[in-house]
Amino acid sequence: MAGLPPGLLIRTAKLVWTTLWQTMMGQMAPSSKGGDYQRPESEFRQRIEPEGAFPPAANRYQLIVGMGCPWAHRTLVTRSLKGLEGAISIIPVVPSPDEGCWVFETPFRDCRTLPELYRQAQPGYGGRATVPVLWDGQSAAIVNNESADIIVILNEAFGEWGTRPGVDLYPEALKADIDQWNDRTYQAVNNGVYRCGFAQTQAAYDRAVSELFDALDAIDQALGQRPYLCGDMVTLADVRLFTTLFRFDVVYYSLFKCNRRRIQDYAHLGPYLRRMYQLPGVAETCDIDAVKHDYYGNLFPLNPGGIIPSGPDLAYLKAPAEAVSSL
Ligand SMILES: N[C@@H](CCC(=O)N[C@@H](CS)C(=O)NCC(=O)O)C(=O)O
Repeated sequence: MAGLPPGLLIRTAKLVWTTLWQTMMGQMAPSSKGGDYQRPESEFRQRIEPEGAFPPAANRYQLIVGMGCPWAHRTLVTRSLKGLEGAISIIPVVPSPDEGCWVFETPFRDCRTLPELYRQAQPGYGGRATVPVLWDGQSAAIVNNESADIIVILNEAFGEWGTRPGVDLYPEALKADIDQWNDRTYQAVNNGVYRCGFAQTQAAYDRAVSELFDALDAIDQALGQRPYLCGDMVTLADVRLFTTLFRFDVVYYSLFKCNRRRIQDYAHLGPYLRRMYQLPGVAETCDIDAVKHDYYGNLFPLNPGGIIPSGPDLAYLKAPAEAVSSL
């Protein structure tokens, strides 16, 4: 049987695949006209406050998290650094590659998937069903689904139940400095790696990758002067940077094309990543296999074959770090 002429076959396959790719990318990663990734805003933004609808309490609130997700990881690191494991439990979800959503490991409140729980909590909800979720087990409500808020809540609202009551990750005196770092790292680094990976045009990718590595160079320089972003103490600015850096050499470098340089090759970012990783309780929040599986196994348009790479070797994270003050 005569095959199709190779040129026609290639052109047809390209047309079909590109059309499908653009459709899937459009659903997975909404973008501007110029192809720049635009992350949707989180919709549940309530706080935990003494006189509010959600008062502080132990064993009332839970965190719904997926171990691969950097935004959920922020909440796990904060929970560990504060020693809140006994007061706030975890409800794990895993990604379903075929359904494109998070599913519960065991059904939760009769829900198999996270979108079902979002709709149960708010009938008619049409937004993304993202992790992390700060869940109120008492009123069966989503308190908050924005990691930037949740880590502030965890730092402030559960003081009396933390086993490390001295740890304040957002102290009054450093708030302005922390906020400034957060603004810089969110756009260029935390979301910047996604802007590289989800870019739908060369120009959008070029913009994102330059901003990303300019920011990493600046952060590397700053970390030459002090052990943590705001000085001698770990703050929420470090927590937010850490969860992106932890995934960088493993998935963003290759899958998201952030490959000008690896974190472990920077003079100060590499040791900083190791220092953060070795803080009490932090390594336990890091699941490298989940990270690899979640990204390579589930972002179909970026890795259609679903093959999970074997490297890189992250042994350096466990190597003895230089002694600096920790918490
Ligand atoms: N701004 C949110 C973003 C959270 C987010 O995008 N989570 C991703 C996982 S890494 C998610 O759950 N995506 C599911 C979806 O978009 O349907 C936060 O920081 O909490």
